[in-house]
Amino acid sequence: MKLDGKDTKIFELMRRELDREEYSLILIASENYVDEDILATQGCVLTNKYAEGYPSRRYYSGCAYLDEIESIAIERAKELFGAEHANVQPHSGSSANMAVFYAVLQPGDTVLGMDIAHGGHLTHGARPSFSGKMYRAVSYPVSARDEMLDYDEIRSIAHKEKPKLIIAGASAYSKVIDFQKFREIADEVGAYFMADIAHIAGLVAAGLHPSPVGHAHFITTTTHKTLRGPRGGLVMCTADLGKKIDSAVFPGIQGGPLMHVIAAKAVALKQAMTEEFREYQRQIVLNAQHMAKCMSDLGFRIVSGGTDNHLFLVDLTPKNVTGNDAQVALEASGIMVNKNLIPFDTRTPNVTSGIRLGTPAITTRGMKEKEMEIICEMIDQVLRHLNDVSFMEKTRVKVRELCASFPFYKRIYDI
Ligand code: DSN
Repeated sequence: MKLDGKDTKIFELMRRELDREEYSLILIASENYVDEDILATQGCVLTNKYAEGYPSRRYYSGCAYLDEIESIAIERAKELFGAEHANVQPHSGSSANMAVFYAVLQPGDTVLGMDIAHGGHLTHGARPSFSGKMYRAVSYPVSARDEMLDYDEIRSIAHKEKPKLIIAGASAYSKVIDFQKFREIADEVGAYFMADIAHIAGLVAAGLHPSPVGHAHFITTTTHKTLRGPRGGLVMCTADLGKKIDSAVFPGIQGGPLMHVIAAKAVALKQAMTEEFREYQRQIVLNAQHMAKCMSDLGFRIVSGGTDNHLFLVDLTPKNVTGNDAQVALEASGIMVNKNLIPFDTRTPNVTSGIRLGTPAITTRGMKEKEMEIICEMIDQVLRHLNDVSFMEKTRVKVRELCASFPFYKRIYDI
């Protein structure tokens, strides 16, 4: 594929980013590498076209092909997840969540979501977001005992606060989420139940995490994390709520859909129906579990005691290192992680006591358990040499070599 153009400044920066992605170890749990079909779909003429409305109900002429593309994307989303209704237009996971709020809540209504400091997402009621500003947001923590969801505690908070919407789902939670229990709690208090599966969508599609279908009124997700599609959002719901969610997405909170992204979502959803994708998801989990074990063997504390999915949180307290210092030193060494609060953290979100590690991107490159051991060893060593610039540079060279043995974009770009 071609990566040059007249705007030399921007294309040079794109080339550098391509080099960074190819020759770094991406352990950011929400990131992944899309293939050439998804790149090509996103970079095509579909970006030119306005298509406000829905298939066969557009406000513009010339939408015949777009109608077919969007209909295929909708049908594939329904088939992959077993959902009754799907809307593929949300520009992001946040937009998908906002659409659900807009569909069934009034400003000031109570919502109950996971505490962002314990692994929840910004749009599940955190104060700086629309979800915490326009609604009365209350949150549930993880248990201090085992850092896992405590459904009795969630039930008792729900009974006390009487939310109109209960949200399950997380950005930094490594254990299985019991969607059936959430629905039971929602029914007891007369609330809608929304499952945000952005992080685990690929695992759900592959049958490696229980599905919220049949339990949740609304299911939202991004399409670019474990699902490995283009950057975007998707919302599914039961048939009776279809009209409400469609009019919340458009014209409620969005205008024209991004048809090039919707086409790429359709391509990704088809890929996710293959045995190859299911095998990929299985390896993501094996890699995450092996990595968590290696980190634990190296003396790090793993939050919640381990992982059932694609990510885990590492408590750096036993090593006397902050999440921020770790992130900076690891980035200088070519290893990309993000600092992350751990439950009951005593440090601020800018400093943190932990880092979050995820395996979707390195698994896409073909790395397996043996490479997880090498990576954990490198992380441990870098954190032992926090202020040693030459050690980080030496690690950077080793990281480049490891990445060169598992090429990804090299087969399509000249790098
Ligand atoms: N910001 C994403 C993450 O990194 O988990 C969630 O939207």
